[in-house]
Amino acid sequence: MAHEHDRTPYGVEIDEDFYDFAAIQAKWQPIWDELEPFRTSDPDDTRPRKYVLDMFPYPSGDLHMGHAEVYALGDIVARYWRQQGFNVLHPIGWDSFGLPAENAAIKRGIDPRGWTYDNIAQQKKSMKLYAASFDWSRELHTSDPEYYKWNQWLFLQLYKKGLAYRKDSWVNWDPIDQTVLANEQVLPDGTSDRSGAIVIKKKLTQWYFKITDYADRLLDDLNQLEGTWPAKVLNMQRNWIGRSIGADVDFAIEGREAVVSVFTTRPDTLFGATFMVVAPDSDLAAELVADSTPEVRERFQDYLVQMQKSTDIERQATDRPKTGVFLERYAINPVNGERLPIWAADYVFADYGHGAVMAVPAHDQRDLDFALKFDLPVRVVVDTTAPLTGTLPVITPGMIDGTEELPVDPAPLDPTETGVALAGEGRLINSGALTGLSKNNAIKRIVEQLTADGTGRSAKNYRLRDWLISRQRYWGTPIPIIHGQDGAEIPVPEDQLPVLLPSTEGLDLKPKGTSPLGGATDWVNVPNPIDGTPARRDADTMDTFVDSSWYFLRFLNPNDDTQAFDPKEAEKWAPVDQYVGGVEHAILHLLYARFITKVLFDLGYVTFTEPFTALLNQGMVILDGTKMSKSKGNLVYFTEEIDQFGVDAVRLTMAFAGPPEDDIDWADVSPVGSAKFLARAWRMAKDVTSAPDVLWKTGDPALRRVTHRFLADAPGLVESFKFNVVVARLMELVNATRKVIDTGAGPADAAVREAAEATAMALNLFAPYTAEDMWQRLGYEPCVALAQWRKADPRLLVEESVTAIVQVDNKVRDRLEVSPKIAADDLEGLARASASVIRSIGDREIVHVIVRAPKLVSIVTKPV
Ligand code: ANZ
Repeated sequence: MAHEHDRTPYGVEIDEDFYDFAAIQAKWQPIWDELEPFRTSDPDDTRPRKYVLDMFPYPSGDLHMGHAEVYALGDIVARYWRQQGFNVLHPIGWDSFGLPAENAAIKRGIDPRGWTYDNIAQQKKSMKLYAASFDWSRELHTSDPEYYKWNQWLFLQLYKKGLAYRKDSWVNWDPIDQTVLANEQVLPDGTSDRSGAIVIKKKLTQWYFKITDYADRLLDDLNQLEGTWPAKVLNMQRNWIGRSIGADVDFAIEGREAVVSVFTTRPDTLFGATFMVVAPDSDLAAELVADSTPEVRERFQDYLVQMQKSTDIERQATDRPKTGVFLERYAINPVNGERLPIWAADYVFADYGHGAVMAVPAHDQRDLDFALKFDLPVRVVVDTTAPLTGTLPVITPGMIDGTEELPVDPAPLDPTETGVALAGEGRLINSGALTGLSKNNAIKRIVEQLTADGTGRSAKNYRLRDWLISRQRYWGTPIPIIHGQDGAEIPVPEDQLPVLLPSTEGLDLKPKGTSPLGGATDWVNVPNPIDGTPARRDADTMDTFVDSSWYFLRFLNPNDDTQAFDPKEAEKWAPVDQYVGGVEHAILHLLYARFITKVLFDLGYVTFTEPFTALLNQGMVILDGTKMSKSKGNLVYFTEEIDQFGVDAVRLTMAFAGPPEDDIDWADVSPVGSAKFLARAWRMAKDVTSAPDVLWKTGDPALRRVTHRFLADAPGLVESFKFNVVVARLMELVNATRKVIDTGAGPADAAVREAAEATAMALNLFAPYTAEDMWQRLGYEPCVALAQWRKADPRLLVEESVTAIVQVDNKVRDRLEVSPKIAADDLEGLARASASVIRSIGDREIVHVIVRAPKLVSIVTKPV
């Protein structure tokens, strides 16, 4: 279904003149190709630098409307800084490894390379047509060995630092794509963000990057980005890292030598713990149950099998009836020696904290639901009805051992009756020496006490997990590790990089749970680099987020085959000054790039710790209020729009639609209107009859003021991403110019040329073909993109006159044009200017004259 719109025929015809956008596009493309105006290479350039980066595309087909938006917006920023006198780096490449290519290859029985590089060729052609001002000499493809060699190098640097490691663990498994997924790739509904399959858990040996070592820095450094990154993205990152502050408490276990630690954010509730819960899939549960009775073991096994069918999201759901198995083992509460039964239940997760919790049903809803279901005791230890202000007990070091009991009234609500746990602030009760303390003081005191006793300590926990980077798929970067017969991991020596992907010849790419690379016998079997004994290459490939975690550095010298990037160039250009891309990358890509940047900083390769100084997220292009999708059949096709309205009209429409972060409903915008406006601007340039050397001091004063106001305001508007306002102001300028051409001093007026030149310069940001053609019509050489933005003449920014109203007896009698200075601070002058009105009053007597600067003179009279 095509959307319904007013379509104009090919080209937009205006008067005798024909704004033939297709011809203009065809005319300028080869000229730009030849001039390469956006190549950034002069090493001696002393201008200040700006690195403007648009998120690079995955080559899944031709460009779509989402690309049209992001590359239009990024290009405004890049072109803007060039006009402001900056040496701008604006590169582009392709994020060209990944599953869609591999799946397409399997479906058609072809090599993913062909599919990928054909798509790249198609997208590149469209991108060039779209006139994004990229430095094409720096183009890169992450699937080229020249690029992925450096992924391998990066992997080895992390490996050497202990930041890349392999472990057995429960992983997210996509049963359709037959590959593991990072936590970040599992959607909130428990499905894969790639295939849509319901993600299940599987125990596998996988490679990880230890991003958790950087959790604090990843969180704290977000403060550096406050104000230049969208607040929403900062929040999403903070929540994803999810730091919790609390304590670890050690519980002795009957019949077990070692203690079990639990992480709690509420150590103040320790006296209210009535049982312990362990994650069923934890090693601890397996161990505890091994020493229990056969019946318990059997019940537990059944439960475990059952549990593995549910997703993490289901396990976290609060409205789900609680389930669990009593392990018939007991823990001892370190503060009061109480025996706590140990249960296994799926609401506790193996990979958070220590995989075990002290259950405090009175104050934790999950624990309460569980206690009510299995009839376990509930003991209130924080009175949430007690006032917190007023006389708080004085805390003295001896207090914990004391028995200071405060009378508490009224009685706290009973969670067993209400079914609601008491989670709020309050005062401790039934808690030995803690009794009477406020919650926060109690937390402080108990942690001190546990620390002194050696049974606990303050602790932090993160939601963030290590980054699972291995994939059992073909189309990615091979992991540069060789496995010896003895199980040793041997890093591939750096001088042997890249480890090239084997050819697909004879390989079965169909997903089967192990990497297809394992089937490339000649490739897999290699001598051990250390002793020459038979060994095997690691057959997994890397998550493609590794590729995009550092690509912004590769653009600095993409053809250097001696290093991943040149630290000296990084010093000059990086970090990226302005990053532009979709909010769908708010967590994954940005977090990984931030992590790798910090690792490179620690290794001494870069001198900054954040990769992207500022971030602009564009909204989505939607249609009739809904997301466009193939299955809904409501796609707007990039090529159709370009054919119909031209590149410039589509780009201008993107800029004019509204604030960049808002969604653009393509049904509500008017590319026709954009094309008409562009035709009008273009024709204006043609109408100018004065020569370029006309002096800038003459011409219609009112038009000059409009032009200079625009020149003065546009930069601030662009820098605050108010592109739509700039376009609106530009439309006003074109209208004002047209008026002077048609009804004023006409096309020879110097002010008309001035306005037309300002229009061409500004249009360079939004509609580069039209702008370039106007620039030529105005008598200049290409490129308008390299022309410097004209500074507004400050004298023309002053309002020339202010209209003051002269009232006589409350009726408006006259209007006076006075200078703003007189109007503002010269009351006498204003009164003098009114003299003629005063004189004309005739036979009436003036009672008084009131001057209300700047705009009103009020005269009150009476009959003589
Ligand atoms: C006792 C307690 C009492 C807790 C209370 C809370 C309230 P966040 O904020 O997300 O960090 N917990 C600890 N490890 C867990 C695991 N592996 N799986 C599921 N839950 C776990 O949550 C920390 C709290 O979540 C911890 O504090 C613990 O329950 C639980 F009134 O300990 B609390």
